[in-house]
Amino acid sequence: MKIIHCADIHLDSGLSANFDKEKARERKAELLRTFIRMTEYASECKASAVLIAGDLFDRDAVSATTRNGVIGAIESDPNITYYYLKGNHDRKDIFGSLSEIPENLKTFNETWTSYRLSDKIMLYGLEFDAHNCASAADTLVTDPSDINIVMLHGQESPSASDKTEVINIKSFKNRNIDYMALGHVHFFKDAPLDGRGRYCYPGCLEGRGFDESGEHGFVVLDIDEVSGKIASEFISIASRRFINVEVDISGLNLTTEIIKAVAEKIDEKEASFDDCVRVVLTGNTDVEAEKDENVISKTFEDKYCLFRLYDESTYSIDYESYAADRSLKGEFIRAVKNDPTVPEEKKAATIRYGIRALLGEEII
Ligand SMILES: [Mn+2]
Repeated sequence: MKIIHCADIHLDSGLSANFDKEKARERKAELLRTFIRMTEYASECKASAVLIAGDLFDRDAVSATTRNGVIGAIESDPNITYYYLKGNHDRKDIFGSLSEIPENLKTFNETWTSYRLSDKIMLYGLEFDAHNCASAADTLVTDPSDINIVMLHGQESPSASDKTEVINIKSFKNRNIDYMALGHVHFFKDAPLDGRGRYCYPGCLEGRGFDESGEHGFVVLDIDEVSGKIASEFISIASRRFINVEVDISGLNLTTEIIKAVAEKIDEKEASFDDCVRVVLTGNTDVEAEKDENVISKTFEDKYCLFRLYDESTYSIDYESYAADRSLKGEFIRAVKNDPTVPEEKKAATIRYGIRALLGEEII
């Protein structure tokens, strides 16, 4: 039996952090389109079930287009049953308000709910609330002779910035679980649970920012019901990638040289026109380096869906070489060097801006 495991689609996400209004709207449509492409993939590979392990929707307010798009995709193939477990972003029962829920859409609640997928395969799911999380493993009852899949939505370990429930993975050891179909972590992770089973986060279907870089997609499980063996494969489906590139510009003192170095680093990542690229310049250049961030940005802006340039490089200055310089520039450099009110680490940058101002160049 083939089963698809996905999570964290975040449909109707605002996406305003990286995109302007028009691009955010476009990207929003892409998220829905990618979900629908995944359902088409499920039909093509003749999957029997699709597990959606939470955060199908990004927020309680779901547009009619999104809701209808999801329902249409689910109803388009009655041979596939969709099992949808709500996450911390979609606590509201979006489908519950409908007069008719698709027959092939199954849901969960705050107590363990189980579905028999075949003679051998059982699916269990629990939606977390304030009370059921800590005791979740203890309240799960499984049959060791079944192939047991468990769906949950939560983080793997507590973090200061995320108050979402924590799945105590250890507590699920030795409970006859073959596969934990999890959601919430936005990157793919497949790890052993105990001698018998494993747990997996498929990650989100599409990255939404540079903190969600790399490949994104879903997992296809192929379960041999005789041997109980579960083969799994990660399928990359995202229509765009977010790519982070770090370029050390030490020793490069011309804008053209820096552009060449940036282009080479982007090429290494095989970025295409569809991708979003974020470049961070690092290293150390001479205080008088001819480096124009605006020209660098403009060179790449039209080549990618989104281009961001961050200059975190520092400047070095050889004070000796200016010691005998009697020009205004030399005077200025010596004044900054000897000014106790300018912190030592800021002197080189201060001198650079001063020199550029003296040269009448644009200062960003
Ligand atoms: Mn979540």
